Amino acid sequence: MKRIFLPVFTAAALLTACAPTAQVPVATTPPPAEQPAVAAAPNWTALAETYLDYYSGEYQRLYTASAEAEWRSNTHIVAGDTTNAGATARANERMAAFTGSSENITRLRQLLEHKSELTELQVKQLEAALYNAANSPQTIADVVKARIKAETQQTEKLYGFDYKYQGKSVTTNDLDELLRKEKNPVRRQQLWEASKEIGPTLKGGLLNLRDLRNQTVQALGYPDYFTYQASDYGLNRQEMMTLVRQLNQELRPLYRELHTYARYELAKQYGVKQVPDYLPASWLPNRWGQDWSSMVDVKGLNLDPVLAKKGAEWQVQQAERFYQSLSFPALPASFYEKSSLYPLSKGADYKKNNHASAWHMNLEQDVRSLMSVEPNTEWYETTHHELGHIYYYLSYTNPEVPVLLRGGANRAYHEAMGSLMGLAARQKPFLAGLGLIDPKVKTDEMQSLLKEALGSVVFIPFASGVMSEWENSFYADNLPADQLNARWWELAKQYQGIVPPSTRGEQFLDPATKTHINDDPAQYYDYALSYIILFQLHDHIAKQILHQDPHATNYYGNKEVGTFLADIMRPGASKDWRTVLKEKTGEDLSARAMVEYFQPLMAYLKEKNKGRKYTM
Ligand code: X8Z
Ligand code: ZN
Repeated sequence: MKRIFLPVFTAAALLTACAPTAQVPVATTPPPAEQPAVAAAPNWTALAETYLDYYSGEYQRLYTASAEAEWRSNTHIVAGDTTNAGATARANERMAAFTGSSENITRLRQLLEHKSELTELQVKQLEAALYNAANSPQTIADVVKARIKAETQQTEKLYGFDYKYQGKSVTTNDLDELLRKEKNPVRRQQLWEASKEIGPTLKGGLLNLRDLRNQTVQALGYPDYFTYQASDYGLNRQEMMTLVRQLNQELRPLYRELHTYARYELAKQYGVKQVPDYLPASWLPNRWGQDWSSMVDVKGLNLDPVLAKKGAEWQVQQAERFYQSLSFPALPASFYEKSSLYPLSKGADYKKNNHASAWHMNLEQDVRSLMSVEPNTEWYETTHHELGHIYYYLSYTNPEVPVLLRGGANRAYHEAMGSLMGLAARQKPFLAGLGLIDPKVKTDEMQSLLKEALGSVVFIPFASGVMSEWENSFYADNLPADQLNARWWELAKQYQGIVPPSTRGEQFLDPATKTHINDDPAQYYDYALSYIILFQLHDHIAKQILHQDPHATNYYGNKEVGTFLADIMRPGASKDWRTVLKEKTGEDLSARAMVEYFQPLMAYLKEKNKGRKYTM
């Protein structure tokens, strides 16, 4: 779950006495020019300022209360105990009652009618507030309240689930580790099926949420929830789908090679003579086939044994040191005091959200991360990813950025920063500089690039294809309840070339096993776009700042790189995302850098795949 300036909130707060109700004229129109003016025209800039001061103060107060309640709900899940869920629902209802109040909506619309007389920053804030309102319109308060309740319940079910493998309770960390390591295909299938057991328990809740989410945003004129989420980028749903389909197409030739390579290599590994046309999902080292990088072990670059010795805490501190070396500040002491960074102890009588997230608790300095860090390569990267969110929060928390614009240039930028640092922290010169690997060790560069492609390139058809298409069908096309799983597997075959290892009828709900489908809905394309952006940023950093080969960089200690990244982060959402990219890289959004980065692999894979059957 992402937790970034994400106003999925509610609330029933009454407008307090400080509300500047009387100061915003409700229907004052300036007199026509030919008539003598009877009163001075209202100063819309001043009125907007007063209103925004008031709105932002209330918003921040309610947001903080909601974040605190959500934090408790996500870090302390006790089966059958609804205390936290109740408190969270109440805090979110108070938030919704404010952000979606008819009074606020009227004011926001009225002020926005005078756009030309307002500053650009004011318009952006008012639009952000109206966007928030659409998620909680109090004209349909009952629907919003029901949605909040359903969301809280779904989160509890999702993170309270007791996964079992061979009769024993296991964590998702355990399942992931086993899926990376297990060689026996029969046990692999059991593991994979165990990881999907949660699906059916989430089906009723998800269908209910679909209707409630759609109804909520329809009240303010959005046709569906998917369109609502895409509008955050200034795109409608067709435009968003066209964009992500095009990006997928650009990476498809390389994916096709990787898919062919993986089918043959894995068949060999599992002792299967007849190479299947499509990859059985249980063959892949990830529950959804979104990251196959652990298929390849690059001699001399395997970090797992080094990290195991260093420990989980070291990983978090090391990620912080990396950011600091670029001139980002030390994390506030409260980050370490208040975050929940490591797995719960075995005997704990409660559970916590098992998916990594970063939280901006009060839109000021209280930043936290919720993770279950273990000392391994996956968590090494995830830690860099989450600290990217944290440093983004800290960077745009400055007097120039109003509370309402403390978000990413768009959501994809927020995802890109930490993933970029994760990529940089895996490159050989960086690792050698840090003493994590022997600088003299010979490594196979093609294998290293292959490993990276099995992480990044493989991710694109999942994120831009399967996830985005499924949620588009689900929310915007009202996918029938008896076709949910069939559609998922149809997309997995089309985009990823993956099939289930056994029949997956509608009694299962495999998409719901992905946490984002439940609690971060209709925005998974953020991640696909973030990869595209991060390769553009990396390409620029390597070539223009470091003058190094993009495949072999060392960002460590480079203040110019730090300035480049901080300049993107500091304005938050107060700057247009397209302008940011153009100004910083000279390019529009484009898969060029990502395609170019992996280009050397094409010839290698084509050679490897010679004589092999292509099925995509
Ligand atoms: O959910 C995440 C982050 C938290 S924002 C760990 N990611 C996506 C996922 O796990 O599916 C990072 C990349 C993809
Ligand atoms: Zn993230």
